[in-house]
Amino acid sequence: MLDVPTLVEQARQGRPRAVARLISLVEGASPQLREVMATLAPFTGGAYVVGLTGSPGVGKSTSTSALVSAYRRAGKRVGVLAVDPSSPFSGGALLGDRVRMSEHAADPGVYIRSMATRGHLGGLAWAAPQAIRVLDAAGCEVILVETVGVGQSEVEIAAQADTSVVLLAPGMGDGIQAAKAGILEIGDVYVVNKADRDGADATARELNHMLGLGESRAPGDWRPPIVKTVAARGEGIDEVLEALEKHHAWMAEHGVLADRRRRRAAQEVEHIAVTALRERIGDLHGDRRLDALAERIVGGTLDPYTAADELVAGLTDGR
Ligand SMILES: Nc1nc2c(ncn2[C@@H]2O[C@H](COP(=O)(O)OP(=O)(O)O)[C@@H](O)[C@H]2O)c(=O)[nH]1
Ligand SMILES: [Mg+2]
Repeated sequence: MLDVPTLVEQARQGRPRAVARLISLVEGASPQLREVMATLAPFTGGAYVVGLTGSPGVGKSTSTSALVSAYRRAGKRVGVLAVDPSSPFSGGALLGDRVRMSEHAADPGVYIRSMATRGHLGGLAWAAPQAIRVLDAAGCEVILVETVGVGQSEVEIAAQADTSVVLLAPGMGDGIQAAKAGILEIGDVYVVNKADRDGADATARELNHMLGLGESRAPGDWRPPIVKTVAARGEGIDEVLEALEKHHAWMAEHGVLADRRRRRAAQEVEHIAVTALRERIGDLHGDRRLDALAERIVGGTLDPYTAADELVAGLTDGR
């Protein structure tokens, strides 16, 4: 067994190996996670979490790497979490990303980690916030979360961030794809990357139209900016950073930051509770209690809703 308090203390000093061990515990759904999270709790809440989503190849890793450089120039400690909902392993699928991030490998002010979820019950919605908490406690002031893959899981990860950046690129049929994946509803900042290619202006216009950004908003509302970038050359990255800082300040000023974090914490608790409950119910197969309830339903003396209530009450009473 690992000595959790020592490991957490080392992680707080920013020792990369301790941070890596802790994230591995999250990834592997270790039974020691309870102790880890309880020990970390007082040291969390300081990090600003930015999620980057968008179709594969749009330039998320390149933009992330450029943002890391920009934040480093501003003197901030940065954590990067690349989450792959589709892969059972961390590492392999992210090789290209590793190469793109390699310029930061020797910088002690940057912690980069890719993470898969190994298909455990809680899934990503469960794992990502815990890994973010590890980086937060390790002193990362900004945490960039890149989600690999598309679809619902991406939206799920975006929901873990304080600010969501949605990336598009010209000529990828992205507008339609994005709408399908529902990511047009989650962007706080939109980036049209690969602006060195034809069609970037058209993509930005289409996006502007789809988002209804031309419509008037209530004063004080956040109007998601659309920033054009050439991430591969670092162009427009300072503007992205500026947009992030503006959004951060706007959220803090309007109580949105605290709101989002509370809502996220509530969802996380709900997720853990439901997962625990589902595991316990799963353990009941062949159990006498469940059989007895089923018998009564078949016999017409009990309805399934009342039976479910009895089952849940029985489980949570610890009977
Ligand atoms: N032309 C062009 N290519 C880019 C730009 N940004 C990234 N790329 C390239 O697009 C490819 C995919 O980038 P990557 O960051 O891995 O995308 P991800 O899958 O969204 O993480 C790589 O070959 C990058 O070099 C850009 O601004 N312009
Ligand atoms: Mg990538």
